[in-house]
Amino acid sequence: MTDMDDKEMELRSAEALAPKLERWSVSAKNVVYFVPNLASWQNLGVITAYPAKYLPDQLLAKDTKIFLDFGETLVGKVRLRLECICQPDTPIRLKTMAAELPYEAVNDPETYQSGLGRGWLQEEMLTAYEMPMDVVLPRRYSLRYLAITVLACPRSGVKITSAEVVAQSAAGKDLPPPLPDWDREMALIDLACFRTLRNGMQEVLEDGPKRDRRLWLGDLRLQALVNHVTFHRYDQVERCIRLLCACTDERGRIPSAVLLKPHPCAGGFLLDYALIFARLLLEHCKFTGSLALAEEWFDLARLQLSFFREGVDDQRLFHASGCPRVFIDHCPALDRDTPATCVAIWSAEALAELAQLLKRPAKEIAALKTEAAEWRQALRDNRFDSKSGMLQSGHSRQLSWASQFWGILAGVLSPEEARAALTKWEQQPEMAVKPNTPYLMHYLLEACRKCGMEELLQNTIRRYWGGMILRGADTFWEVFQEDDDFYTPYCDTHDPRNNSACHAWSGTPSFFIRK
Ligand code: RAM
Repeated sequence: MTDMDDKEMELRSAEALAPKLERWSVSAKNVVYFVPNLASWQNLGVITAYPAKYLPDQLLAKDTKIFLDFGETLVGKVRLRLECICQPDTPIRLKTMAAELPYEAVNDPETYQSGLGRGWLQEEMLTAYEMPMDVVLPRRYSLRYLAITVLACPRSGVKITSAEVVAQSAAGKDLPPPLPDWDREMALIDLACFRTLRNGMQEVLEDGPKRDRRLWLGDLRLQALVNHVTFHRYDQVERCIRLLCACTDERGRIPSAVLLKPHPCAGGFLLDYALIFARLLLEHCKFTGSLALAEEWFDLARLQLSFFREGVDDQRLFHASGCPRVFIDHCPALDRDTPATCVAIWSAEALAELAQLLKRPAKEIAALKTEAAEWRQALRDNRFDSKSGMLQSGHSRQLSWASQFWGILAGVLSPEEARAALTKWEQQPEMAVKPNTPYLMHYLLEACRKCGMEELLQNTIRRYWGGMILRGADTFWEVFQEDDDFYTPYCDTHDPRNNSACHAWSGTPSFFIRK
């Protein structure tokens, strides 16, 4: 059988696991105003104008703009019923903007300035003539708010007599019941994690249902953790694993992302994501109690280490420059040498554990452990700064929190050193390059759990994820900096409209509070 045949077969297995999407209808709850308010997230407060059930009584004139609030962030199609009091002599034209957050709803798309294409903005223009008419906006959106501007209508105006989102998810509508033992703050955080996962569970587990709407390997591992304590849709995790494996390149590199349509294809390569595949596989096997996928994909998972080895020098130190891209965090200034090495160690340890479960030869298991130990030792000998008790990265000896979090997970820092480093993080976060995304903050939570700092873990969830809730989130955001409402990794113009407000990698606290 050729490699091509194998890939086709794999795609077919993935296809057989394609989910049946459940759909349900949610009517608009309120018509709202957004008002300038420096105390609110992105300076916009939300005020209810009137309940949406009174919408059919309103005749909207040309140039009217209204904002609908659906009460929660949803993913789906938008259906509007338009009516006039008499047969219109002129077409009705509406401009709409579906928005996850108020800032997207309020601002004119003409002013959009970002490194990411304007096509991601959820704006539409629609024209309707025969009244009454049910219109379904053309795309699938991720939204809580819908801005509607009447650009043209008969002199007597137009009514919106019904507005609903036909929401959809492979996980279904219902969110798991709240945890009895937690207070309201934790319950809200837990619920937002569920909603984030539910909304992203579409034909594949998407990173963000607004943007990029695709399967990303690094996000998938985190979704799989939360899935394990919520929806238990292991079939969907398996489908995504199969899609990734079917899209490897000619060298066997697992892609960082898969684009599903029109035909599944690879969306780039990130070394750390490829290394994380081993962990994903190990955890999936443990969660499902079946080694079947590991039997199939162990060799491929192990192969990813060889792409890391290409960047390792005679002293067993890794250099990210000249190698495939390493992600770790959205942070251009971050030196990635040490964190990437730690991901490789953590991956090799997972492979050793998998090899043991699969009853592979002892020599093979020992080789993986030895290699991990050698990389660990090289970091200890060359990058451990005994003065600060922390790991440095690269020739510039950069101190970053990414190096510490990953160094803890890889066991490069001892449990005592780990606790001392995390205490410094609590007390002097400015002393090292800080995380920019909930993705890296997730690995802080894992590091806390690994070295037994449960109090810091809980406080971090309350402060950071609870901070998003305080600022109005009901799903967790792709990027969040507590002191910068307009931070975006995608441009220098501080236009955050294409940050995703429902993002896979941000919804992991449930995994920690439910385990
Ligand atoms: C962004 C997305 C995605 C992530 C990649 C690396 O495009 O936020 O979730 O995995 O970066």
